[in-house]
Amino acid sequence: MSEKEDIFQIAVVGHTNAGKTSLMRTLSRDAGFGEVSPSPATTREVTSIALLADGIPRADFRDTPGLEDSIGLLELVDRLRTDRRDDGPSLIERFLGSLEAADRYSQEAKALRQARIADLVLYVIDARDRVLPRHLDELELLTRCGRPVLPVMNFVSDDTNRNEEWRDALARLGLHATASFDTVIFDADDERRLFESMRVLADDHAEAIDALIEDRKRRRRRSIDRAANAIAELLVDSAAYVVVVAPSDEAKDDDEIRYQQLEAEDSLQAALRKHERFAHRTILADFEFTDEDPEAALLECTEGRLGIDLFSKEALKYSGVGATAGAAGGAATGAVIDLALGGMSLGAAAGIGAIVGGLLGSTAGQGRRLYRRLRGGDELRAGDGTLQVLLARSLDLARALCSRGHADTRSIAIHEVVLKDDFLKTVLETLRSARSHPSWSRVDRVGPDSQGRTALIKRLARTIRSRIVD
Ligand SMILES: Nc1nc2c(ncn2[C@@H]2O[C@H](COP(=O)(O)OP(=O)(O)OP(=O)(O)O)[C@@H](O)[C@H]2O)c(=O)[nH]1
Ligand SMILES: [Mg+2]
Repeated sequence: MSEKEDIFQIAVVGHTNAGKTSLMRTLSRDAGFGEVSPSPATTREVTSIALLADGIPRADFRDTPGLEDSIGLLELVDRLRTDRRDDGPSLIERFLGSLEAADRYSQEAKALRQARIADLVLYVIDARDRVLPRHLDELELLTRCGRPVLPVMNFVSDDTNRNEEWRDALARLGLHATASFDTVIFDADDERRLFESMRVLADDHAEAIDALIEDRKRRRRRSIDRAANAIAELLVDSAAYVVVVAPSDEAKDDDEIRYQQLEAEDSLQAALRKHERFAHRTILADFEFTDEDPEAALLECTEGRLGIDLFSKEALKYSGVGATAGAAGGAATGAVIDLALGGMSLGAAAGIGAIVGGLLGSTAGQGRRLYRRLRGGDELRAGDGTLQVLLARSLDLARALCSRGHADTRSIAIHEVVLKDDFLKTVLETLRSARSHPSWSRVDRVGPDSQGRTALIKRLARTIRSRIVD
């Protein structure tokens, strides 16, 4: 037997629109596989995709056209019986060789032909449907193919699902092994259980299935590790990033100074916005969303704090910055962009009390002028508030992708998480050392690796990882 024939073969069948192609997309982590649409009879031809473990093809999944008229077809198949000893497979073979299989029932024939040769048939169910005669006839046709059938309930995250009704009906038909797997709201445990149920019915391929289970476990761990790392890098780069305002002797009056400062602020904001986009794209790729669809979905994502400008007041509010930064007057400004004062930032100084008033004058403006006089220039950088927004938004994204199936065609749904104070404090404190190492920042440039940067990112990623998965 050739290697191709030896590979574990699975036929994905079911009523039209039950989510067969969606199942293929999510299992293969390929959002571009086939065509998915709310209208029936979308898939017209059989298409296969190999699932790999460690780069080796371990299973061949075949997507099939939806079954549309199982009631009529079952009547036809029954009429093909010529001897009372005719069994299911011989009747199905007779149908597949008939004229009707090339004509009126051509779509059903394509699906049944795959079911006949597969090692296992996955029967995809829209669990929101009631159990109807057409479903029972579909199951009858499939069991007549003589291969093991595993019913897979899709749409199980929908409130209107009829999981129990389905389980009862399937048990009455002798189908006790079933699986629940929502192709849109991804659940790694459900996916593992789906593979485990497949192993029960296709024991000959247990090794391939185990390899796939292990591979998926490793990949998921890797996705989460990488996303935590990407968030940590984004924060360290942003905390270390400094924009220098032109020296004061080039600017003669206050207006000119203000203009230079605004220009520097714009440049800092533009650089950080770009760096955040880069980090978000990295997180998408970390979760194996590599084609253009989710990228477009991300751009369209206008809901919640991920859809608003990084430097808007709303972004601060959404991320809970107002509560901590607003308390200390000038700190609200410092929360977004800090005027760096050696080791101390204006935002942090204002946050801890009267230092700004005592050391630099009573307002932030006076402080800036005094500082400008002392140093002949200012340095701007992201305030703690901005770091908090960057953290909150990238965590939202990573968490959303953790439970996003590759079949999901909608824009990314964000469920905002409130960051606990002690977690935030730990992250911001961990970032302090980046503040005094501008050379660590990769915003706008590629820099050499430094041990300090790498160690800090690793430490921070550990803290962040625990918030991606609870
Ligand atoms: N909310 C939700 N939508 C789903 C789910 N599975 C599929 N869909 C949607 O249901 C519709 C049909 O999905 P398809 O994957 O095209 O279904 P199919 O069984 O391949 O359909 P045909 O090829 O026409 O037989 C699409 O609009 C999907 O986006 C699910 O688990 N949850
Ligand atoms: Mg389809």
